[in-house]
Amino acid sequence: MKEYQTKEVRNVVLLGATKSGKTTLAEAMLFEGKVISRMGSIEDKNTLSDSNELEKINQRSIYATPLYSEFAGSKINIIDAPGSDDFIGGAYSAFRVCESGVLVINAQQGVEVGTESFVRRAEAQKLPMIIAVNQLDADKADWDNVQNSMKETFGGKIVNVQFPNACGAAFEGVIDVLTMKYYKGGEVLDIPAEFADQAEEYREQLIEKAAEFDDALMEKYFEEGSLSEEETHSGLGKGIVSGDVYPVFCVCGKKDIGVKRLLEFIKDVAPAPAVKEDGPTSIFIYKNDVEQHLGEVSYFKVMSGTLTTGMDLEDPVSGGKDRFSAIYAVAGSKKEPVTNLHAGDFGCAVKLKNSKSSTTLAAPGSDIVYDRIQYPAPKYRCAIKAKVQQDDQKLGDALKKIASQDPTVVVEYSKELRQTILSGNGEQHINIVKWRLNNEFGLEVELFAPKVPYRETITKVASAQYRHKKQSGGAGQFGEVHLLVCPAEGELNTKFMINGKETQLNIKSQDITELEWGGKLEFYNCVVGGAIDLGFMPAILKGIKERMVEGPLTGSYARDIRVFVYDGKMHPVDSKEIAFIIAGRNAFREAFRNAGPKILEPIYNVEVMTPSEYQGAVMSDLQNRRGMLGDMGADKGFAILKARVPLAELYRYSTTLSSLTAGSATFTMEFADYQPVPGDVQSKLLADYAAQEKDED
Ligand SMILES: Nc1nc2c(ncn2[C@@H]2O[C@H](COP(=O)(O)OP(=O)(O)OP(=O)(O)O)[C@@H](O)[C@H]2O)c(=O)[nH]1
Ligand SMILES: [Mg+2]
Repeated sequence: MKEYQTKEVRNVVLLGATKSGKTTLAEAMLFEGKVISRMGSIEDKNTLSDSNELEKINQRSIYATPLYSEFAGSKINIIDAPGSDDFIGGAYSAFRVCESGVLVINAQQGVEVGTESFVRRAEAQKLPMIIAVNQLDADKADWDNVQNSMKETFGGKIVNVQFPNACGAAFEGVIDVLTMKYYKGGEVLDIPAEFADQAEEYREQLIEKAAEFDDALMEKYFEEGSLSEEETHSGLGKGIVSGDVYPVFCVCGKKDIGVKRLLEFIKDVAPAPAVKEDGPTSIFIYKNDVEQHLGEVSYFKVMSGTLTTGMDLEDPVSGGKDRFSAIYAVAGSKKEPVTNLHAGDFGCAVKLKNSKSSTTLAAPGSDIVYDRIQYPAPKYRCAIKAKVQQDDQKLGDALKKIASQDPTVVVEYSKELRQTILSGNGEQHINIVKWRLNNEFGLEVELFAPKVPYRETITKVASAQYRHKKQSGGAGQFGEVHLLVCPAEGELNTKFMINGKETQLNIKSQDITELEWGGKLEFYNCVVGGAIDLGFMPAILKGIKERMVEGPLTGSYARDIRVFVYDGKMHPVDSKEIAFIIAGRNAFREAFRNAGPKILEPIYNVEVMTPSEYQGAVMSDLQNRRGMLGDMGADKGFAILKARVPLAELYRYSTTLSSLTAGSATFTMEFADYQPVPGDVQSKLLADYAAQEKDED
């Protein structure tokens, strides 16, 4: 393989809705670059990109696969990202290392929710994009419909570089108004007369657009009414890099039509890596995998300098060292050994010690550390356990391994819920984890609905007193605590009715705790006349905190409570710490139960984007989940629904949403706050807890 310099490298990610044909297009790009000698297909399960066992079984991409194509002296690195929201992590890794994206649009569908959601994500990352309208050979391909939906979604950013000779079975070539040629089969022809008018019209629009981004070009365009191909490239390139232009290309990945010309445009106009070619070597690992016969493989981008075989690099964070005894250029499962990789280029190495994704490795002594990749928050959570308890440890280790390869799999043991919580991007994503646990680790597991992290609080003022007295044999125990509780909200009020008498409390000392599970506990010592020694206050507070950990209603954490200890009694000999812990705990429990206690539940902000035809179904489903509908909007032909929904009602939401909308909607969810549960839910939770307590007796 030729050694590629930085300026000869292009890094692009293929993005787009599921089944738009990204993997098939990638296969054609590799075929055009002679990386493969014949094209595989999804149906035959022999594409270079979807070569993982799971991808073959599911006939779809699950992992983002790095590939490359060699084209006219350039190396075009391509990351084929999965279209499904369940496997969105791969696209985020690619955003970090690619300078531009190819947005694949299925000509049979036009812009889909999946397309639009990728555009939003890519725009948020300021990723320049080229559009490839694909599957123009399909019976239902409809160029006009694609044009309309693109205009609706992207507005003036769209500029057609090409149009197809026809749609459906008759599609055999593309008319390119940048080169003013007709690309048909392997031939480059003059534009046939029948397309001349259409070509002129598109060309006019293209040149006008290209002139927009450069004053000198604009001037020339006004004076001469046209621009050269080179000038158009340069103007267009500026618009693409600034994210103001999405040039549109026409392809059919399956029949390899228009693909060569797309590669040529990427080479000529897509941005080259903006990296330092000289200076110390550094690389950034964006993906980590375990592969058959190879073991652990780390995929990286050279961020500066040149990586050469035999080089030693160091993780500036941990100080760990690695020798790169072999480095490879990667096209899926095909790995070609190379000697040098220059800044900007992609490669991989096997069995590194510092192998995890998001790791920086740099020349020893360097202090460069690249930011970790940020992934979107998971939106599907479930509890997981091994079918047989002896496997618990093994399950923990296996999950850790899977999570290190797929950073969108999040595993945590919740002390509060006493469950291992597995989170991911959707049910399919979680099922893949389950499949791997079964097939790769030999583990049988159970997935089930996780418990909800409820909280408890109070709504009223109440007071209580408790005397702890124990006289058995030797030394006795004695402590008596009188306290008052009220919600920790609003201004601090110290005047209360206590035993039918208006009483002004005087605060002697206080202790405000921000609770680790959210909310706070305010503790005020207002004891007068030395009824309780100051030295016993920490014991009383300790007793109260113990009860806050296991709330008096259902054993959930309690929060947002003010406690005033205003009186009590001591015994000169028998009063000791333990007595006040117990008295404090029980007085608090009693007061809490009389203070209008409430169970709180976590509420999430949910935002759904769906084609408007499903809006009604999505809304009524959200309402059935006790969702409070908020703002409703429309964006580029899709409905956007916002709702506040209790977490308790969100288990498997992604699955339901998908079946309600034929898989065409996407959503995000994010923790908002805690709110009281409705009365009927509270009664049920209290009854459940009582039953459970009985079981445990
Ligand atoms: N007619 C036609 N079918 C195509 C074309 N490209 C892909 N397909 C078919 O569309 C289906 C999906 O193709 P893929 O290449 O897997 O699509 P993808 O975008 O990679 O899908 P995900 O990996 O799930 O996101 C397969 O059945 C392909 O054979 C095309 O150009 N024309
Ligand atoms: Mg794919």
